[in-house]
Amino acid sequence: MSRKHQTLGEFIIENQSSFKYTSGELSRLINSIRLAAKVVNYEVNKAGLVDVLGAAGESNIQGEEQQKLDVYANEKFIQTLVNRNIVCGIASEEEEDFISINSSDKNHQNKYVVLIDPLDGSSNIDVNVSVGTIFSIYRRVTPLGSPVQIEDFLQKGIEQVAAGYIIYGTSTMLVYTTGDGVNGFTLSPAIGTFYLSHPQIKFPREGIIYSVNEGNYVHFPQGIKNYIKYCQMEEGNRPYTSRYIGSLVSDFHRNMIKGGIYLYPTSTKNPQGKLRLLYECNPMAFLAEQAEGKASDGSCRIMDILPTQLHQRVPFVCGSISMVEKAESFVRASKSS
Ligand code: AHM
Ligand code: MG
Repeated sequence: MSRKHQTLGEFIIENQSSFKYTSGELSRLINSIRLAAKVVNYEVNKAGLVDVLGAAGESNIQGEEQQKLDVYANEKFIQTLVNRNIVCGIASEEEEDFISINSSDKNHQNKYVVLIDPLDGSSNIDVNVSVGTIFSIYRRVTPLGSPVQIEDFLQKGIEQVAAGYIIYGTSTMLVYTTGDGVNGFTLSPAIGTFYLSHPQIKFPREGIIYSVNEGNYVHFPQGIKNYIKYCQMEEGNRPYTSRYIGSLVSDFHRNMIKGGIYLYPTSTKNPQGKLRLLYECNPMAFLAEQAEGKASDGSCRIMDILPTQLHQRVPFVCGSISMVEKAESFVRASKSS
């Protein structure tokens, strides 16, 4: 079938048989994420408008109390997944603990857990800059029909069965992988449907963009400092261009399309790094590898790290394979000197 004008719904059905486990449950789960994405997109898009219309009181145009959008996004994703009875557990950046969904019911056969960052980069909302939602999906490791346990969530990234993000940008896109490449779908706002717009996205091997919060430069480890100086040095295709939105989804998305590297290293301010392993770095690492890019903590593959905590932080270096390998070589060199 021609993929032109294919909708996300059609794509999910067509590709269902290529999933490792073909009960249709994963397809229904991705469909639920698609629905929640549309609801959150609607709210994010009118963020400025609600401020204007709601300025006199505390309620929005529907008469509901105004909420912070990251709290709203969290509620919408959780509500959709719970209402559709599609997962047995959810962990979210906005929730201290994981949520168990009817999983102690012996008849409860849902086998997937979802980890989400409902609205990443949310400090950008007030200034009309792109934000995103990140999700990561695993099969539970504990028996069906028993309550989900922390070990269902603390799995290595290599165990992910699907991962993706929604970017609420100049257009809204849903980009995801089930381990068979990365596909991007753009929302037609008039019709309310996602269409396949970016089939089989690949990171260029090389790029000329580096993305890092250079305000933290003096606090970075020496290897990272040396790599940043290398990016700025005049030689060959360098100096590279610096582009940093401060919204992981947006920085990643741009770099995946144009070629580039994103770095959030450790620093004296953030000794473990800032980004969260389970619902920020692992899903992005899965996407990066599926798009022929690379993701590491500066030395080790992100998806090989065995998590010990739900909200664990890690340093993150991700992007075009040659650039990530170059950055790793600077980290190695500074450790051995
Ligand atoms: P958040 O989950 O609190 O929004 O933080 C994650 C965000 C990433 O999207 C972004 O890349 C990074 O934090 C920016 O951090 P900084 O402002 O320190 O550069
Ligand atoms: Mg976040």
